[in-house]
Amino acid sequence: MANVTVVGAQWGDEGKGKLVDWLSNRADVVVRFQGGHNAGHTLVVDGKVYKLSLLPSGVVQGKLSVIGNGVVVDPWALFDEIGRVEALGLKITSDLLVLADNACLILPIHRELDTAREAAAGAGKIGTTGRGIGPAYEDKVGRRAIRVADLEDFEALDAKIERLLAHHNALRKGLGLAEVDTAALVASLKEIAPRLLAFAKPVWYVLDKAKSEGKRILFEGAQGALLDIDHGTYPFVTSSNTVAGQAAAGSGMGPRSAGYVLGILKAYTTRVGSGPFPTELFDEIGERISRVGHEFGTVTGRARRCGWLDAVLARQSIAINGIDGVALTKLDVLDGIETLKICVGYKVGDKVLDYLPAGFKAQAGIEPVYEELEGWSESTQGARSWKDLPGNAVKYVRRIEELIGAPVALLSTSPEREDTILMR
Ligand code: 2SA
Ligand code: MG
Repeated sequence: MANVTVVGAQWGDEGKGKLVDWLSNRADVVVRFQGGHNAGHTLVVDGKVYKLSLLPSGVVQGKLSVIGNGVVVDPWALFDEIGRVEALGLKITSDLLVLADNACLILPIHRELDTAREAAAGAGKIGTTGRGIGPAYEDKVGRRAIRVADLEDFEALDAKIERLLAHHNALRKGLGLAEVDTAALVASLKEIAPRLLAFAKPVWYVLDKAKSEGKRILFEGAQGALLDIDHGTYPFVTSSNTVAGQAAAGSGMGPRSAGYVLGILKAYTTRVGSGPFPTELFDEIGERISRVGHEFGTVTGRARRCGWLDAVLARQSIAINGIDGVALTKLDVLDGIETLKICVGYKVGDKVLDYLPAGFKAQAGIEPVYEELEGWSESTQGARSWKDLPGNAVKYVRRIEELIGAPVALLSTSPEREDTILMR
């Protein structure tokens, strides 16, 4: 089995972009299977910085890049991004990029609803990326979304839009938003249709063919397991399934196609937006991690909340994703911290739990139980072999493996592709 599925094992921003780039060297096809342009994958290749949101990372290496049916697609954002990467010298042709003809679209009305709701929610807001992701998935599940293939049939499109807008106008009224200008929306969709349709194909068919030709497929997850609509810290989650199981459903392949599941785990924890975060730090160590780790959103620039590594959550993530091995990232950010802590249990009332309780109240009341480890003063940045690491860094990694019940297969020691240590 040469396929690999890469997923975030925490709340996103674990450094998936770099690992996906590293692995896409060895793959023939790269597939996105969930989320949309709320993702932000940074790839540093030959000194050039590519910031991808919707495009699969395979475009940088010229590998067949597939946007699967599980993704929600904002056509305007897609072409903006294509324009940005083409300005860096890439050429995005329909031989390189394939878009699922049954993927649902994100329209301007989704973005407007997303931001209006967040503004109205005040302190209770989710902290979304404001890209319209949630509202677009709502329409998908509500069976009123516009899909890529709908743009082939302008005659039927008008009625579909009308049905969709009947729903949206009612919602907008409640939020004080003006009625949608139907004619303008239809006109802009018809205008962009030919460009979008140029990339549209039945993705399951393309992937089935790739499979029969023995091609190696890399599934590129976005966000992380704790943002999963089912398994995450609901309602402070994104609106898609982010776990590895979605690789199959979100692209139209069978469950065995996921192959080796690589979970990306940051050596500490971060999250953006609201919601529970048991190991969050509010002291100078948290500030230091934020500063040294450059913990700001790739796309939105939002500051990330920072905290200690949470082995309880990591272990849970290993289970719900079926993670075979972990790529541990950003270990160097911990260089020079005297004493490190890892969360090994949750005190909730008079009980100590080894998993995250589903109830929001219980989640909010968690008191982390910590184990302390001695830090290291040497720099681990850019280390390219196991023996370059200080003894205490090795101990930290080994202890993580024991606590989470999965091997650390790769260690990433800088954003550069070459600074990756193969552990096994
Ligand atoms: P949404 O917009 O509906 O998906 O937001 C819902 C929650 O999911 C979180 N979320 C993310 N958290 C971290 N990184 C994300 N992606 C980008 C990145 C975005 C960025 O990788 O850098 O530039 O910040 C991402 N996408 C969604 C979000 O914070 C909400 O908690
Ligand atoms: Mg990110």
